[in-house]
Parts: sequence; structure tokens; C-alpha cells
Amino acid sequence: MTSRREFLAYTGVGALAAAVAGPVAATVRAGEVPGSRARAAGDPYLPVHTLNGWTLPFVMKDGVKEFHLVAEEVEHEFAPGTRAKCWGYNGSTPGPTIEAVEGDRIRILVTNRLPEHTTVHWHGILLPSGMDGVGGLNQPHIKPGETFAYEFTLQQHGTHMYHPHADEVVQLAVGMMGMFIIHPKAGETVPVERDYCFLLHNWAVHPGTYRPDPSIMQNFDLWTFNSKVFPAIDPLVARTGERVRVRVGNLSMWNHPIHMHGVQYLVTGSYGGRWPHNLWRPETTEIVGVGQTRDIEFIAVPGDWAFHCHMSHHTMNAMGHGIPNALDVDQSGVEAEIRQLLPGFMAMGRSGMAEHQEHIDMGMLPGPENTLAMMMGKGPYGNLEMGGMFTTVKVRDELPRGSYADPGWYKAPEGTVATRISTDPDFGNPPRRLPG
Ligand SMILES: [Cu+2]
Repeated sequence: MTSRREFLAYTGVGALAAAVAGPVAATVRAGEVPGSRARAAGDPYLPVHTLNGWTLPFVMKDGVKEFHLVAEEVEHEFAPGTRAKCWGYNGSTPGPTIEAVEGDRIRILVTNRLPEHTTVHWHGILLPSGMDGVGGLNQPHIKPGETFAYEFTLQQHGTHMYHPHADEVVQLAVGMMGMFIIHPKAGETVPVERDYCFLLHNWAVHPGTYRPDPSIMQNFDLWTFNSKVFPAIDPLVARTGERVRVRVGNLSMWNHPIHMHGVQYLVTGSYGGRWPHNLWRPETTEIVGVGQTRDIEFIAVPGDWAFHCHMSHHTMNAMGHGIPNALDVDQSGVEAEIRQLLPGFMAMGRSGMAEHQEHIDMGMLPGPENTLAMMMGKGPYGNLEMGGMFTTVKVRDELPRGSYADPGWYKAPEGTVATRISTDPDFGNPPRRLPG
């Protein structure tokens, strides 16, 4: 893909860039990973890095930044082992991130290649009523095969989204959404050195099926960051000491408490752009409600740090609902009987569910077609027993500036890893409150 610098040169506005540039982190250089988008001298802003995604290029036409979205069916992989026929934009779900600068005049062409009509609503963006994209209210629907043009001037900055406002239950459920990032015209007083963004979503891709089910309201099978589940979600990488911003938007049907290990992050913004500094507050978990966006920022601390939704069922992949609770249940008698009906049936769950991932990895539990195991992922010390809305923040001293490549697992300094000191359950004399 064309880099922003090449794009600016191509469109002839490179010379203007210095005039609108905010504070530039002079040490940031373009990365060695194709598609990495580190800030380069002359760029008017640090481009965002869309996790597992991409940014939509534009062309300049008579002083207007013109983007072109194509609403269409997308063959999407959530992680190796589960695919679905989804709908998205320009070949992906979520659609590409739209990125521009406060004050820009923009035109967005929307071509509909879906089998039904659609529209695009620019969620959170201040614009004329007729550009707001609610089908039937603000405009006629965009019928299959048609192209509509939206055009308005960006009057604000911040973290925004776009999605259809036509047959929303279906079109959102099958993946139509994207992020819309507007950078402040005046630059930022506290510059960030990495700027990630992603969307939260949920999907009902039932075992053995390939079409997300729009009728499901709560019990979803897959919980995603940018339409990917762990372990297919890219890590957020950073160099020690860098200031990192993560912009999170939520177009799912649940609120998600987004938790990060290792730091107290600051919640610094949302639709309203970056908030005044006196409104920044330290958190380790921030609820990103349905339809909301939140920006968090932190100074990168070396290590591998979990970054996930704190609803524990949202960090699982496909799992059963409403099944009998097997905890502490001796199933040895019924196991043989059930095997007569279900050859290969293996009773599980008496001592917890951690054994599930081991059984899957040993090939003992071939699951239904097109379904991911509930628990997945391997770390340097064992199974992670995670799925869904989980990834890691990987911070390294030696990470090249602007590189987004996965640096592998953290090598903890000697003496800084929790270690086994006994295998005796009666070890020590800890205070305990015993029943009775
Ligand atoms: Cu969640």
C-alpha cells in the first residue's frame, strides 16, 4: 500500500504538511515492516495503526480528500479454523479506517455491491443533516449497484466510527463497520509515538455454519477485536518508554470493560477528541459502552502484558451455553453409557475446564466443522486458555522505532519470574478460615 508520505507527494500537498504539522517526535522513523505507518518528517500527523486492518487511501480532487468505500460480501477468517461469509467494505471486515484532519473537506463515495440497499452513518461526526446517513430519514437508500457521494467539512477531531443505518440488525451483525479517525489541526501538545485503533464486535457463527446469525441478541460465539479472535489478534507492540495511544470503538451488542495489565493507563479521549488534561484519569479497566469510543494512553513498560475484555466469557471462543454444571461431578459411571450413544465422548469439567485446551491440543476432541476451541493460545510457560477479546502488549527495549513486527516472547530478567518453591499441599502455615 502507498505510504502517506508517497501519497502526500503524489497529491501535491506534501509542501503544505509542515504548515499543519503538530509537534513531531523527531526520532520516529519509518519501520521495516511493510505497511507499518510510523510518523515520517513532513507528515502532518502520526497515522493510526489499525490492528489487523488497514487505512483507506484517498485522492485529492480540487482541494477535497476523496475516499471510496465499497459495501460488499467478504470471505473472512476470524482465526485459522473459522471462516464466514461476512459483509464489509473494500474486501475486509471491519472496513478500512478512514483518517483525515480537522478542517479537511472530504468526499466519501459509497458503492453498494450488496444484495440489498444500505447507507453509511458517520457515527459521532458533526455534519449537515442530509449527510448523516440514516436511510429514509436523511437520504434515499443506496440500492444495489448504486454509488452515493457524501461530502462535508470536518469540524472536530477525535475517535469516531462508521456503519450502515439501513437494516442495521443484519448489516452490523455480519460485520459492516469501520473507524473514522480525525486528527487535530493544531497537532497535539503531548505527542504519542504509537497510535493503535480497533473495533469491538460480537458474532453468532454457529458450529458448522458460515453465515453470522443476526437473530442472536446476547449469546454470541465469537468476540472480536477488529473481527479477529485470539490467538489471531496481532499484539500491540511498543518500545520501552514510548507513549502509546489505543483507540477503541464498540459496535457490538455488549459493553466491554477493557483491561490492561502492567500499567495504569490514562483515559484521554473519545468522540470529543483528546480531552483537556485535567479530565484525564488513571484506570486499569475502562468500560467501552455500545456505540462509544474511548482513547487510552500509557508509557510502555517492558514485558508481555495481557490486554483484554474483562467479561470472562468474552475471552473465550465458541463455547456451549446452558449446559449442566459438571464441577465436582463424578461422571465415571455415565461416561461409558454415553459413549454407546456418542462414540468418543469424554466426560470433562469435574476439576475445572483447564484440561479442555490440553484435550483439544492432543486431538482428543475433534470439534464441529468451522468452530474454534473455547480455549486457545500458547505462551512461553504453557497454555493461555484464552480466546476472543484477548491480545498482548509487547514492550521491548530494543524494538526498532516504528516497527510493528511481533518481537516474540519476553525474556524476563533473572529473578523476576514467579517460581515453584514447593510441591507439598501442606507447605507452610498460612492463616486459613476453615469451615465449621
Ligand atoms: Cu467484553
